[in-house]
Amino acid sequence: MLRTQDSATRERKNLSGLWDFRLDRDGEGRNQRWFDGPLTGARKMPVPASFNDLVTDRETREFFGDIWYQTTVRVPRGWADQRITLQVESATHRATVWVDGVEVASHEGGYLPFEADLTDVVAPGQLVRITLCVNNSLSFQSVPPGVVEDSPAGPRLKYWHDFFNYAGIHRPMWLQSTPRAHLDDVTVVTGLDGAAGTVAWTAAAVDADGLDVRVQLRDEDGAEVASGTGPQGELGIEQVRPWRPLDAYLYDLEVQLVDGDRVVDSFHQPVGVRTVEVRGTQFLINGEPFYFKGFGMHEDHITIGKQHCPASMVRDFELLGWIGANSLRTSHYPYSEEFMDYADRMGFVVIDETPAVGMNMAIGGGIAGTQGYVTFSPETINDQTCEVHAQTIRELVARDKNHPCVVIWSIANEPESTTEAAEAYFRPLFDVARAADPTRPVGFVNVMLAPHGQCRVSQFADVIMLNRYYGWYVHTDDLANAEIAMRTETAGWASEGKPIIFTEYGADTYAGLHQLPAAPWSEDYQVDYLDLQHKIFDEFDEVVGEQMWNFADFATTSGIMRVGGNKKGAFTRDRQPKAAAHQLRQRWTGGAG
Ligand code: GCB
Repeated sequence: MLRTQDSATRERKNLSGLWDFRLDRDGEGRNQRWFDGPLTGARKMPVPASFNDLVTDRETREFFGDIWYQTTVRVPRGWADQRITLQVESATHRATVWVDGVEVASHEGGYLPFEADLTDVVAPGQLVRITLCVNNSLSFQSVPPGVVEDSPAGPRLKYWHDFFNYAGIHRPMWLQSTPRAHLDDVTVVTGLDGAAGTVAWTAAAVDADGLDVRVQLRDEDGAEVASGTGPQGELGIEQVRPWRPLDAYLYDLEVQLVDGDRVVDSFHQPVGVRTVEVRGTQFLINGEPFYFKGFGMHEDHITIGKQHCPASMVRDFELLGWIGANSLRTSHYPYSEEFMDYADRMGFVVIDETPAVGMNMAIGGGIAGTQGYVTFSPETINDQTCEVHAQTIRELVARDKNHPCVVIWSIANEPESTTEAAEAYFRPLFDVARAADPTRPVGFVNVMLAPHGQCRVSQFADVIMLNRYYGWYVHTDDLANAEIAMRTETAGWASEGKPIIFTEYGADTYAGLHQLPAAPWSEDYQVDYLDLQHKIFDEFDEVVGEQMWNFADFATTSGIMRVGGNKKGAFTRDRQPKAAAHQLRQRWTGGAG
């Protein structure tokens, strides 16, 4: 599947707008075939958006189960003899799609795209009804996992990850036309050799017997720099302009399916020529040591939840630039495709993460404790979950493999990793990631509960990624002991001979609260806490990155550890700086690393 685009042979129509919306409180919609006709009893809801924070009643905000969306759209009359598809970029956490009552697609996983072929279901010029049954519940077989528990007052959805279970259609939906003989996949892999660069391509096509593939690489001025033919091959660029962190350069690879001189299909793939390599304890981009400065982030905004919003995205990148960041992690799920495009364009380096978060029954919403479940067992996270997880890794790589910004695949955040069961669960998943993409390092994010010497999964990782909260969750308000513990553990990891990135370190901070001497929750404590972490990072050459937790305050489930959400942001939820943001700016624009 290729993402939608307008090209010389392709057209798309954005389905964003106000859709009909209805919660299926009794779970009867499928049996009653709500997809067969207009959705009765519906209210209006925007697509894309999370529905949760648009409403005022708790029952709707926290609803889990089937959620129905419906709209009508006219298929453009010019699309005769074309292949017509529908692409959903994100329906959280799964969805089934009907067009005029015909089921056309079903997809598991809330943050990756899927497509339905409508060619035999719709006709150009026709008005068609599109119905989605989105389901936002979680189970031990979903990624992320969760469980529906009985309670005297009715079922409750429980999950272990520390962000609110926003749901809905979060990213644009598209109707698309392509030629019937069409390109179906494009992969690029780039290389550098002194001043020269290479772009290896592989193109897959459908219904394309007797057709050829032609590729043309153009620079940012539109001038052709190389061309080739065939479903795969390699282009050379004599004087290449590499894609560099914060100094991006994007070539345009036009891939054409041709019949002699006639262009049957054309797809444009942006290409950043760069290399990524782990060598000893160094992380190299274009052969040069790279030090990650930035954040773990969230797709999280006031009112719209996880909706992809171009304005909010631009504001976030402006702040990343202002503070001197050069990188980010898409904690804890794949972000929107436009976000990834923008990271490419702006030269931000991305650790790209799957939605495998909260696979650790020993921790939830910042609170440690077993909470009655075993993480990996036949009844909880099991082989079936592993299959879903593997599929998610494949889909993530398929979607993001051509983004120069992506330099590491993170296959999970803070799973249980000290047990034999965890080792058995993760071993094959590293193989899945490497088989899907042999060119990028693979890792996972280690939790504090699996310190050096106890973690059984980090052996599989190319890069050690650590979330550490010495001075917050442990040694709270005792930075002297936090310092000793943090240094001791870092020294342990440094002996592994792999690069280390601190993918999380942070302290909840209520914006505007000041205290002297500093105490937890104050802006002053956040600053002192960060100073300590930075001091220790700087002591170890093996530490090649720091991504503070979090870029901004964000919504979580409510609980005694959360005051209106998680407050570890350097910025508030409305994207204004706390004192820590100025401190980070000083460090990162002053040459940290
Ligand atoms: C973590 C998690 C992150 C939480 C954070 C916290 O280790 O990876 O999702 O939000 O801690 O603030 O507790």
